[in-house]
Amino acid sequence: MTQSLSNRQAALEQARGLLAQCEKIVCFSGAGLSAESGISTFRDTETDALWSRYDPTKLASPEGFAEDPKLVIDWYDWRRQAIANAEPNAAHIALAGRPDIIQVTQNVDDLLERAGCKAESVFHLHGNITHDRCHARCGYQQKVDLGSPPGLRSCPMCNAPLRPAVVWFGETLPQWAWQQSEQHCRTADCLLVIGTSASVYPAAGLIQLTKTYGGKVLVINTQPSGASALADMELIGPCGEWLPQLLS
Ligand code: BJW
Repeated sequence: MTQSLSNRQAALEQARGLLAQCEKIVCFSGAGLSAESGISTFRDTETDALWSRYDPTKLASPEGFAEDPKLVIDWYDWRRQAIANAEPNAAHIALAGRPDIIQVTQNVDDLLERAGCKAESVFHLHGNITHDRCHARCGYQQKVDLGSPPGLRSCPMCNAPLRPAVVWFGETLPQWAWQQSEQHCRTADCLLVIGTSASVYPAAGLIQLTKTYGGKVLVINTQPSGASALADMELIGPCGEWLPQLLS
């Protein structure tokens, strides 16, 4: 779906006007933000998304990990290597150029930070693939080399299996990241919703939260999504094209 050049320019001006009226801008992003870096999305009808090729109940749930831990770890290590070989794209760089914007992301990669966003202004709602943690939650956590991931191994503290420090289906979100994100979305004048299907909860509920507290919602996605119905404005197309123009 594309917009004609004049429609595109008019939409850009309108979106810039909307942002100009806003003091506090928060960005809520999903897998589409990293798509132009070559990282697969999860449920994209336009590409070979992960959940159309792999079963999330086997690969992204505690039950799947209990059934076949090696399969899960090998799959995450394959994704880690893809992230190690990826570079931040124009959308990450445009966001990093605006340190006033708080980053609430569902992404587990570190491309926002590698683009230059300060770690303390990036809230990873679904955890970080850059770290392993103890599955039994004894508290042990370790950074891993994404390019040379360690494979299935045990926790040196309690001998339970180690696993990526990401949030699987049925698991609760990291408390600090969730509380901070709720607070920022409640007080945002504008929520930029970038590259997410807005289909996974409780994260997707943040869009409604901003609306409920009177903030505007500006969506950028290559296609209509679960956020469309809440959007004050929607820019259809790749975020790597829209964001540099919008935020410069
Ligand atoms: C572009 C683009 C370009 C492409 N430019 N755009 C309420 C109702 C119903 C269900 C639930 C509910 N509350 C909870 C649930 C259950 C469940 C859930 O939401 N299920 C739904 C799928 C129905 N939620 C959970 O289980 C969550 N936990 C929880 O609720 O805990 C409480 C609890 C605990 C115990 C008992 C009961 C309750 C946890 C959710 C964890 C999600 N984990 C994953 C995997 C992370 C690790 C990993 O990476 O492997 O997180 S799943 C996957 O989906 C990943 C993502 O962060 C998440 C969201 O996906 P995202 O980012 O939106 O990506 P896509 O692919 O869906 O969309 C990409 C978009 O980009 C598309 O729209 C494209 O068009 C667009 N795009 N290129 C701009 N260049």
